[in-house]
Amino acid sequence: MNVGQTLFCERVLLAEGWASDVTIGIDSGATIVSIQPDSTCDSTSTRLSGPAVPALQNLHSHAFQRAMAGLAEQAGSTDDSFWTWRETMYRLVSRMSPDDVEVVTTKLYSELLKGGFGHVVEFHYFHHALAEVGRSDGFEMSARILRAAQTAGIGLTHLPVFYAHAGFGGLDPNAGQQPFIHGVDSFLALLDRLEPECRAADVRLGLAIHSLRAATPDEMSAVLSAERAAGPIHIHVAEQEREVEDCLAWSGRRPVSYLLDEFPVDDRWCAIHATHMTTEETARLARSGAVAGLCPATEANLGDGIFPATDFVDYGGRLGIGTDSHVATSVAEELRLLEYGQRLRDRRRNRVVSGPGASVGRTLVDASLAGGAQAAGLGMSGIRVGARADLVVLDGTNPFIAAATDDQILDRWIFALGNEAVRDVMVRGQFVVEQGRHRLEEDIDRNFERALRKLAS
Ligand code: NGQ
Ligand code: ZN
Repeated sequence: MNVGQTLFCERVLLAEGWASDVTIGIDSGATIVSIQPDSTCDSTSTRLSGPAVPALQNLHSHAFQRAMAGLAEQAGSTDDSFWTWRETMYRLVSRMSPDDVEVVTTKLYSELLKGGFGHVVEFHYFHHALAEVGRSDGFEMSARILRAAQTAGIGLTHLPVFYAHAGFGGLDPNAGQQPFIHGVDSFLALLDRLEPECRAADVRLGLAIHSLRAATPDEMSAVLSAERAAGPIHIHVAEQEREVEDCLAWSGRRPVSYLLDEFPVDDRWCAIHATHMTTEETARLARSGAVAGLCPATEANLGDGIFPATDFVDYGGRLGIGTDSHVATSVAEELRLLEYGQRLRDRRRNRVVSGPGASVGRTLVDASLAGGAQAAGLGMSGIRVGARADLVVLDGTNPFIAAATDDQILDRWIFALGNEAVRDVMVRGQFVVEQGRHRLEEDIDRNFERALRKLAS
């Protein structure tokens, strides 16, 4: 066996549960090849400084939006909404070059690592800089995303997004949407061109349909039947009440019902948000095997509503978390808000739990690891033989962590500490974050500040 390195963890959350004094062997290809509990730390092993937990997958990102996080919090009118926020976002898009997208994405991905994510699914629809509309095939922007992930050192699932219309019924795109647009043929050509690039870069390739608003049923069928990659398929659905109303007016059906009736939704699929569902839709989506991609901080920021997580989990539904518009960039913040939304709605405590005595943090971490791996097209997740060596070392010098045992460690991280508990992050067997700092933090920040100043001017 080709063992590239070994780690020694006094306490670690393995796929089968907490274990002590574990030696983890990682081969030169960054796969975990051995796990030995109750071992001793020999001189060749790297001793981790605190409890180790699996890095999570972020299943929904629009990386470029990190540039405007915190800048859409000023009232335009008393009627500000998701739709007015979107106009602000379109103005940002109109100003960004491929260089800006790469710099902002690199910064974001370094922040996601520091927040406890080891992998990100990029729902990528900003295909053309405004100046290139009509000339670009979209490859350049995708290549910039791949390069940003490489620089930051995060795992990537790349989902080029099919986006063709402004609303149900094939409405023409508006001016702000021009940078997103593809026809079916140009979209499939982009996927073909990206396939070898992604394979060479160890990037999973899938695809997304922006929403039922942005593609006609015929276009969706054409894209889905021609596509050969067999990777994940993601779609935004039923995020805003207006989308539900518009879908009813157009088809007589609600968006989630329409999607499940008309398309072969199964475990390749991830329904992003799925906020507004009837009980019947909730049960049907759960039974489909698709993952619900929840982005609680963005959903709160945009005033979307509260996902029916307790019902969905009761029906056996699978879920994962994403950071979407990146008003937050942390595992802890997303999981905490997911649980708190349910508490605020129900006026009760400890909502997303597997049963009496279960820890909320543990339930949420287990669920989002399984759902995240599925939605990212990764074969497996968690710290186990055969999985990629992606892990988070929590700060063993923090007294809250030092004095906690087992699942309390997760609950302290998620509910009491947040990112300050994240010390080191390993992706593919390499530490990309050490003592809370990214390995390229200074360069990344310098470039990012310059880009922000340029975008603001
Ligand atoms: C997006 N974002 O595509 O970035 C959307 C807004 C839309 C979120 N839904 C635009 N959070 O859905 O039309
Ligand atoms: Zn989104």
